[in-house]
Amino acid sequence: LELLTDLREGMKSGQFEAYFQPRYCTKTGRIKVVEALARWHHPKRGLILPGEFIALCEKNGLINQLGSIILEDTARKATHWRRLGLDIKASVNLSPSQLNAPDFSNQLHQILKDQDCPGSSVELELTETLLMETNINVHENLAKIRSFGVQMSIDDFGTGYSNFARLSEMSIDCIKIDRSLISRLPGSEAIVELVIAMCKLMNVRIVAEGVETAKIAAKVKELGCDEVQGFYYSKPMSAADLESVLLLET
Ligand code: G
Ligand code: G
Ligand code: NA
Ligand code: MN
Repeated sequence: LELLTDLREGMKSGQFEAYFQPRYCTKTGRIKVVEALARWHHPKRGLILPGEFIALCEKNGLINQLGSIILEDTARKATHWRRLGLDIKASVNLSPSQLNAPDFSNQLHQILKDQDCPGSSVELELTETLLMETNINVHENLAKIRSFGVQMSIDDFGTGYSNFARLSEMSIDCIKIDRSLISRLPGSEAIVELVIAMCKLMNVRIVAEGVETAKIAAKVKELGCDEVQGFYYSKPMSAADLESVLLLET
């Protein structure tokens, strides 16, 4: 309960920001996309991870507000990188409740405009359950967002109702194979191969997430994943640390 009071206060006083975890292209080894992950700089407790506050936000009607803070911070940082001449996209996690809000796409449009951030610099990570969503607000939002040039990926793919037909109907650009499947390689090879084959047929890019070992890194490359992400390559880091990494790459 105390944490909830702090959460409300922290959102008002700018204690939240995005950290970033790189996604690497398997062909070139270069960073193509960075995933924004919310961080809370608590005045007394220090750095707090999303595991401690995302569910609390969702339960208390605060997730849309937090989502806007992270989107705005990410768009601002993406613009900074673009001005440095760095060619990367920033990917932001969305909660289903954000897409259920009728005015979400307008808010996003305003944020991108205010931050001078082209839609093509941003990707949104949606949950697999959204593939089954029937709410008209969600579909209207997604259509508008797509018209801004923002790409969309499905996060944690393979854990819920994996529906390949809906992937193409909803013009999804990319899927991220859930780390529970990736960490079980080579045991989960059959299902991972099937997911990759279906995605290639539909022209959907494939990210392997949660890559933690050299062995798994080699395996997902061999299987044909387009991008890799995980502790083996890089942990989430501050925008300043990411900038040093990106500038060393160029
Ligand atoms: O960083 P960590 O492993 O603690 O993240 C835990 C979960 O929190 C992940 O599922 C991640 O997608 C989610 N998450 C992180 N940042 C955000 C955010 O800005 N918005 C939403 N909705 N979820 C986030
Ligand atoms: O649900 P989502 O995929 O958004 O979760 C992202 C979270 O996964 C991030 O908070 C990040 O810290 C965590 N993560 C990233 N790479 C790895 C990894 O290789 N192993 C594990 N266990 N977690 C990871
Ligand atoms: Na994610
Ligand atoms: Mn995921």
